[in-house]
Amino acid sequence: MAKSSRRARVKFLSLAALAGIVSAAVFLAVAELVALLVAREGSPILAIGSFIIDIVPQPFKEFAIATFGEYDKIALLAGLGLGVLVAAVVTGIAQFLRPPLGVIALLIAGALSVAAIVTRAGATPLAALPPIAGTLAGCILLTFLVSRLRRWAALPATEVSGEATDATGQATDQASRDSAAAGGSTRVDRRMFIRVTSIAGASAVLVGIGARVLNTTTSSIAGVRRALKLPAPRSSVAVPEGAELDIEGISPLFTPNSDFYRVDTALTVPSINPETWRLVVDGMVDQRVELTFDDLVGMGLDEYSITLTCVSNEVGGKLLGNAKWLGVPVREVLKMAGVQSGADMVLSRSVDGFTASTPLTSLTDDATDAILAVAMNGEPLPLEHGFPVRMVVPGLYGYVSATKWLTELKVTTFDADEAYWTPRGYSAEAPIKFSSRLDTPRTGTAVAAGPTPVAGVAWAQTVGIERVEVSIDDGEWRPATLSTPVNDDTWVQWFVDWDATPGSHFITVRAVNKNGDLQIQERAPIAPDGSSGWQRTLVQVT
Ligand SMILES: Nc1nc2c(c(=O)[nH]1)N[C@H]1C(S)=C(S)[C@@H](COP(=O)(O)O)O[C@H]1N2
Ligand SMILES: [Mo]
Repeated sequence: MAKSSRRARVKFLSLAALAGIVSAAVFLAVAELVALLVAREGSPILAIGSFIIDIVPQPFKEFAIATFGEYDKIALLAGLGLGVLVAAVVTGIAQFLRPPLGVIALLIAGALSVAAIVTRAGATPLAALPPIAGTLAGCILLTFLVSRLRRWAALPATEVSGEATDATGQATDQASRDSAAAGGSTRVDRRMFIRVTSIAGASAVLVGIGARVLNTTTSSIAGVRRALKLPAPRSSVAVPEGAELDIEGISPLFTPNSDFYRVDTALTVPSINPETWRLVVDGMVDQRVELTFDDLVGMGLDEYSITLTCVSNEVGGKLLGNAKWLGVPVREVLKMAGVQSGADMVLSRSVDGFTASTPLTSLTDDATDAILAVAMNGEPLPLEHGFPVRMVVPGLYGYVSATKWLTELKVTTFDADEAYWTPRGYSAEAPIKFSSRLDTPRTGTAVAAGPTPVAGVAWAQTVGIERVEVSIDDGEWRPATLSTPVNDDTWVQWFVDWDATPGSHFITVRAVNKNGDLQIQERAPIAPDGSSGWQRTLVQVT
């Protein structure tokens, strides 16, 4: 007896888990559908994902970036999906064993979703609707499915009254107990459970995925961007002869937009129509200034070549890139507002709530090309790189300067205001530590003995690279040949010829900037203000 009843118990608990999963799927699908129809920012999964991004401790975030690299968001969503799955299983089983515990769990999940959604920057009150609709649908389905399942299992209804009124209002405690006694009704309950579970499950998957895909792809902003015509720039970057070396495996002088690294806290790329975009300049200014996109580009566009670097770039890492940007100097916009004395920082804000603290002097200094950029490598900013307007400031890490989807410049002080990353373990101010990187040969790729170019890039934005040196197997430092620099804000390429001999070899690279400073040898982690150290790479020659 014990064996068969245990098997039956496992069967019903599994079915209860399934009911929980299907109810959770319906919860999410209904929410996605309503989000698509009334408030696109109302997706519970994305809001909770964004909430997690904002609250996870900094070492964990570093771990995620180190482990998953640019796939960190996919990893987060996968983890979140797994979490939802486990919670759904528990919910179904709880509702089966102790109704209405599962429903209560769903209500809590719904409340958390609403909280996560409405507290996001830029959320409208309407955005609460999708999770509310999803919660209702999930609760109704869970109540219905589990009540059928309990009668199928011929469990006596508990004292809990929620059981008496299921979704269809068909059965009461008494009726269910009676019908459970009659085997015919048990069959009906079973058929009903299986049918509703499969239909609800299948439609949830279809509707949910469909709505999510539509939500991201029909954001018509991609079309608006494609149709956008920017005025011709007044100037373009002069690329001198010899600026780009012809060496296989070296980083191209200008990083194609499709290869450009991406780092941000945005789980979905903000959709901003340039027609409705506004830049507000406020805070410690003589007059608040509000600019439209046309106002901004009407100030005249110039082209700049600036290498962007992420503070999370490890020694030898890939989190940097170089582009030609079209933009307007930030200082011109600040001048229109009139910066008041006493201010020492500009807090730039994105529509998604991200903020960066940039020292005022980096933005007002005539010698620094800090810009409000609208184009990247000859096209309007790609959506994921900040469309329609972002900041680009030479010499400062992205998190303190390169705000994408820019909407506000608040003139303020470091005392009065804090940016997104400051309370999360990173310095309020963070000039780029100049550095050099080996692009080729790479660790793990077989190098054939014989003449082999050793090549890479080096950057010292605002100062410029004076010299790059390479040492093989810790031997003497050999000066590398540099490409002709485009300007001091742009990385240079470098190479040395190497006669590779069979065996394993260490290649070490270091740079000297135009102030005569040697690249920092001492290793530092990326937090709080950027990595340092000389890249030392082991290569195998055969
Ligand atoms: N709105 C917003 N802007 C942002 C960020 C962000 O998380 N949100 N990240 C910053 C960081 S850390 C970097 S390194 C650069 C990266 O710019 P990219 O993604 O265009 O390469 O954007 C900066 N601007
Ligand atoms: Mo960054």
